[in-house]
Amino acid sequence: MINDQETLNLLLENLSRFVRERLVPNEAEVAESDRIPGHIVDEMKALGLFGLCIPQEYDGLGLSMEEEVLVAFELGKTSPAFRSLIGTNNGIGSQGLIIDGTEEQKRRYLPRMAAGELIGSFALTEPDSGSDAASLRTTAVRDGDSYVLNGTKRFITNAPEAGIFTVMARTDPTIKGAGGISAFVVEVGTPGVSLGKIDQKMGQKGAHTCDVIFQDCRIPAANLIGGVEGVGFKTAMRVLDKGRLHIAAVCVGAAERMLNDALTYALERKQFGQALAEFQLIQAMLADSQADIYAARCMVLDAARKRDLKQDVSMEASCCKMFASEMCGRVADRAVQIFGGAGYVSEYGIERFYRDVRLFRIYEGTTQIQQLVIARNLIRRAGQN
Ligand code: COS
Repeated sequence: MINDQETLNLLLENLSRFVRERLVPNEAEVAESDRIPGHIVDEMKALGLFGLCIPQEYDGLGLSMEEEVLVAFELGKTSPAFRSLIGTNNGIGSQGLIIDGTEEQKRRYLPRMAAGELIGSFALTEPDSGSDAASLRTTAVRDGDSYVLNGTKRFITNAPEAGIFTVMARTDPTIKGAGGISAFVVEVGTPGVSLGKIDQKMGQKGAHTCDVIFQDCRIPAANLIGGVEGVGFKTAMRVLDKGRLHIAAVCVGAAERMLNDALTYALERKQFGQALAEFQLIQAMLADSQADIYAARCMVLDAARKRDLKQDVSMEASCCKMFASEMCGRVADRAVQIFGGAGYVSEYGIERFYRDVRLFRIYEGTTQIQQLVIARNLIRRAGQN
């Protein structure tokens, strides 16, 4: 659903120019320094990128899902680290509040997140609970007007930058699975919250993850998202449904960028007296990549439109995340192959993308978890017929 075509066109135009002229030229420096320069962050704020998906009544741009994926296609065309910085405020770091938060919770946090003054982060994964998210062990024990949190969260995106965390913790230890889990907002600076050292990742330098440790961390009971215990796992799953669609769109953008780079190289580089692009075996790789990208783009747009129509797109989001992230990996592999020796050397940039996009098949649910979600939905739907 496009709310306002003219405004959207303007946003996409500005964004496309920003990506081309400001982000792409800074990719190598960000990878080397493992840091996004402050002036780029300021420009992102000025463009409203931190509040793309935060409703207008809380000072965001209030994009629909279809508009959001169109924006993500553009943002995907540069190093994923840039998208990652604004990603949590628009996605997993704010959506728990947007979907299930109370009015007071929304008013307290969302406007500052939309402005980029406050970074939100999503704390679900733990050292012993990754794909099996419902087995998480962090506890939140009610004590008068407070909850006291204990536990460790792992690989938390933007934790070093975060001002607030959406934390999934077990409020009912007698329920081992999903039903015992509640979601909370925890502000950084609360006594008992500390961070581990920044993880040294394979790629996506400039985007940071680390452990978040809660040790007798006392938070107001009012920070229970939505004010209801026992529904935190469902909140997390709803947040991930949307996040998976967004990541799928980013994968489409990244694949388009890599194909474009590979095509440009194949047109310039000559071997055996002609451009690489003239060789049919190279053409096959270009063609397979283009068909892959086209398929993923159509899927993502279709699922986004269905979500805008308030349909349950849990299965479709998983289809998109699985297909688009695997597709992106295939395109990255072919791009390196087309670049040949240059594809393995850092100055050409394509090996960096190859490493960066590897994460798409893992975070916000591995390909195997998406398969599980898709199959379970199929089986459930068959049972309903
Ligand atoms: N929306 C709303 N509710 C949902 C839901 C969704 N998309 N998916 C599941 N639920 C509900 C179920 O309906 C069920 O509720 P009831 O008990 O009332 O029926 C409850 O949540 C538990 O669901 P389920 O039984 O399917 O839970 P499982 O423990 O089997 O786990 C998977 C489900 C594996 C799909 C889930 O743990 C998962 O997505 N894991 C990956 C986590 C992940 O993506 N981590 C990435 C890091 S966070 S960036």
